[in-house]
Amino acid sequence: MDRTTPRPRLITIPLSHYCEKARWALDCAGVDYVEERHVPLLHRSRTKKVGAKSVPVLVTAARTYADSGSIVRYADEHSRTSPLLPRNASLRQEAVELELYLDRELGPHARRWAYGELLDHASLLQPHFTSGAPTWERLVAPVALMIARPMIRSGYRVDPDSARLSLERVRDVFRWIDDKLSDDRPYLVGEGFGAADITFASLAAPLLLPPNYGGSFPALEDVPESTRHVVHEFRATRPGRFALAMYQSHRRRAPTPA
Ligand SMILES: N[C@@H](CCC(=O)N[C@@H](CS)C(=O)NCC(=O)O)C(=O)O
Repeated sequence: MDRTTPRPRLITIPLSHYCEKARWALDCAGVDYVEERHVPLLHRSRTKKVGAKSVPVLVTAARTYADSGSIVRYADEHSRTSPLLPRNASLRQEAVELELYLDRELGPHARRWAYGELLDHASLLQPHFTSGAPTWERLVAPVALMIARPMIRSGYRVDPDSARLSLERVRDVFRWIDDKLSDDRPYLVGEGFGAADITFASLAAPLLLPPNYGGSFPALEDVPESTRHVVHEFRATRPGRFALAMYQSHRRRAPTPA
């Protein structure tokens, strides 16, 4: 990339695990990008400007990538390190299918369970909703979040019953991943670390609260006892240990944007 080409911009909200998936893929591929973090709700004016709605969004000189899957593919194509997707066609297909399954079955249910546990703890979540956002957004965050909280609750259908059902769905996913890992494979697909591992570890992060999460999460010791109990349960499973090991050995912590 020459000096006149602007660096790709990754638009995020700090808590989001889909944003973490995209950020981790870009970091892992050694892509030179700049992250723009926004307070939930206030992100909408930024995503709307580039024709998108949800985050993550990657804006490059050539085009806009409006979901985590297409950003992972961008990272793979522009990788300055090893590829994120296997070059072997059938392994590549397996990795893509696993990613789609986790996007559908793990991401939304892990999020709903976590919001069910923590959304009412406004002062606990506020720093993680605002970390790295522009100063003016942090100043108006208390009001923005007062409006955003009921929108999150209704948009993601967060209530005690659905949160309980989502927890069961997540346990099913963990059982499925456990079965895959039962042959002691080092990575979910193929011989090397890649997109499938990034997708599983980042979308499982709300259940595991990994210490070196690239976005912003409360620490394990700060969440309520009942939440901590479930996190301990997931951390102790084979998939939980696997995801934490991926964080430990493959996640260089991205610097929080100024
Ligand atoms: N399938 C999308 C899901 C992204 C998504 O659900 N993003 C949430 C944050 S975790 C979001 O932007 N919510 C706010 C909104 O939709 O405006 C992807 O993979 O990028």
